[in-house]
Amino acid sequence: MAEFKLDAVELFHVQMRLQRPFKTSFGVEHERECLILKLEGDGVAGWGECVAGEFPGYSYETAETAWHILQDFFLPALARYPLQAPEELRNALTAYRGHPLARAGLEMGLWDLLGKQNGQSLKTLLGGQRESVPVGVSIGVQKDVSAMLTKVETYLGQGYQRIKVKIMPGADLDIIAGIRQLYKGIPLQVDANSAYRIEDADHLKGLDRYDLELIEQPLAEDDILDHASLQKELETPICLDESILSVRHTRLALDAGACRVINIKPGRVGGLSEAKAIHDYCLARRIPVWCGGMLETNIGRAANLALASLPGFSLPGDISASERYYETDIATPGFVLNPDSTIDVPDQVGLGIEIDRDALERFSIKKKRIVFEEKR
Ligand code: OSB
Ligand code: MG
Repeated sequence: MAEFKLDAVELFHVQMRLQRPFKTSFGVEHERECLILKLEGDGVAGWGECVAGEFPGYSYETAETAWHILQDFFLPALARYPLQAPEELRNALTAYRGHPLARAGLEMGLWDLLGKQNGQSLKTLLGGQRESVPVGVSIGVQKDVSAMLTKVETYLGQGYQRIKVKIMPGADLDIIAGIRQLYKGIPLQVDANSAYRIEDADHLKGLDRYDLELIEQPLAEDDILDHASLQKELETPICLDESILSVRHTRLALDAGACRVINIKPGRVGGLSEAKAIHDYCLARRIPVWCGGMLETNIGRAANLALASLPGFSLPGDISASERYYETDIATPGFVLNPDSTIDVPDQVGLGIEIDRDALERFSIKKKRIVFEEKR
């Protein structure tokens, strides 16, 4: 494979108004921030999305820290490294610790660039197989049971067949009881984003009677052992999100009995290569995985769809239709929900989307072009 030649990278810090606020146990977002990367090489542009947001709630990274890390460390290191494939980005960055969201945004741009240079879709490059993937919807914390029931009704009406509900202390058992009373059979799961402690085990056991697909990240991200204790007491499978940053974390968590399902997000694990590796590892161990979401623009959503087309993604992803997130997106075409609660996987070259340059300019609150000098 030939060496990637990057001539320049453009960073955009964008801020986009969500169609409706998204509340989790760690905070509420009205506007979503992220970084968009444009990687220019050999007259082609590859695009990546770094899902770090405005505040360090889900991750310690923010759009500002990712900007700093990319501009001052990752991009200069990349400029010096004779990169042959996106998977090698990790080798270019071995000197640096952490900041997976920044890594992943950069790696996504490399995948898009590779696909465009080779005339292949990301799905093909990753080894994806499906033409469409099953999806569900992730509903934020609502102010009471009836507000939640209204949301659930709306999304079921739109055709989403799997519902995920954000929970936190004070907004959990009664909400789930209310949903189950009306919708006995729907696939239902909950996400606590680390809102509980092991002392809440008895309380969380109250969820077992509602036949949930899984409970996502009930405890702190570094509490693998407590998750293992909790899983022993719960019948409902625990699924880890924030705790899993690598294949190694996946192995440790599974060996410890801390979970039975893994949520895979390319951002959290430092990119699509590691995401695929976690998928491969779990497939070999027959552990179900699914693709999580970070309220992505159509850029990141295209990448998630390609990833979720791999054969081991056996549960519906948190990949909703584009219209749910933003009134105007920065890339087209928008993704729509099929009647069978699936979304089609893009099959054009690279990510398979077109950037709307006007929208990108309009939503950018900061931008910078970094020109790469001749290598070595
Ligand atoms: O924990 O899965 C999560 C969004 C932002 C940060 C964390 C999470 C989420 C979601 C949204 O659940 C899923 C989506 O993009 O629709
Ligand atoms: Mg989650």
